[in-house]
Amino acid sequence: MDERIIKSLRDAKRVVVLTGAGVSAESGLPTFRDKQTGLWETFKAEDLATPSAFERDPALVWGWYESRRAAVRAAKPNAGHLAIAAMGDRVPRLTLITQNVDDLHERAGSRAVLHLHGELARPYCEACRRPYVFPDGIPQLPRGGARIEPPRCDTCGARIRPGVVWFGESLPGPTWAAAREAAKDCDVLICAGTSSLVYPAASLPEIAIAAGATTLQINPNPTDLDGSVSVAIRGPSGSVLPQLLAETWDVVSSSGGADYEAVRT
Ligand code: BV8
Ligand code: ZN
Repeated sequence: MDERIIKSLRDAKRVVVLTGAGVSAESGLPTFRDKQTGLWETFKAEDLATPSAFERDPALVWGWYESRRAAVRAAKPNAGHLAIAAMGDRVPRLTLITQNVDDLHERAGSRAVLHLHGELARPYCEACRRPYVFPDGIPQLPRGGARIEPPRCDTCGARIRPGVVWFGESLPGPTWAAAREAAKDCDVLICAGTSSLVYPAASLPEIAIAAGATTLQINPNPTDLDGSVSVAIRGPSGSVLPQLLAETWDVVSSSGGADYEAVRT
């Protein structure tokens, strides 16, 4: 692992970790770039994750989110999630910012996670915005998924909508402000599992770089960020993050060896 990253992490007072769908990939959850399957195989994720898609066909979109919620319930946090949680116990101040709508970071032990794009677990009424509480148990869905009429609000009868931020919708103000502040103030920013294509989330590494932070990208594939970060490690976060933890703080890495190599120093 690049000595500069190890040293900056050891000396860091404030660390930001920004994650994308790639950190949940090793828990078996498809990323946004992955092809959709079943009922939704002819759709691109970014076309389903919009207010107009929900308006046009609420049952198709609600069924998609329910199938994703069931997949998240059946998934487990992977070694990458666990390593980030362990890092949080070793850094004076670690701010975890995620674009993901699953709860795998929380289930791995991370706290005060900033969900820029909302959470599957927090649907609400599209009229009066009252939170909706899911009935107990995991939705039993046929293989390939199903169209499901969204539930209705007990208070005003309007449709319940997924608790996520759709394309064209603003990010939650306080969450976005806290994320931007953390990126501006940090000593180290680690960006893991994101294609860095979705804004304004993708501007966070740029803010950290402009503020002089040491920046590390972890992704098995190249992204536009490769050219601007301090170090880009081409590898899966489920191996690289435990290795980073092991080499920085002598914490036994639970994932054994890591198949990664530094591509840029
Ligand atoms: C907004 C919730 C203001 C829903 C999501 C400039 C400024 C502002 C806005 C824009 C702008 N340019 C364009 C826009 C509009 C738009 C946008 O960015 N469009 C993109 C397509 C160009 N942005 C918005 O609309 C945002 N709102 O700006 O508000 C505003 C208001 C009104 C009018 C105008 C502006 C809202 C964006 C939020 C959208 N909601 N999610 C849901 O989940 O269903 S975004 C969605 O994409 C997910 O959250 C996902 O996380 C995110 C980003 O994708 P990634 O996480 O990066 O995942 P991806 O699949 O792309 O990549 C995975 C990566 O993992 C890959 O690189 C892969 O190589 C890697 N990987 C794979 N395996 C592993 C791995 N990495 C590590 N380890 C592995 N094992
Ligand atoms: Zn209501």
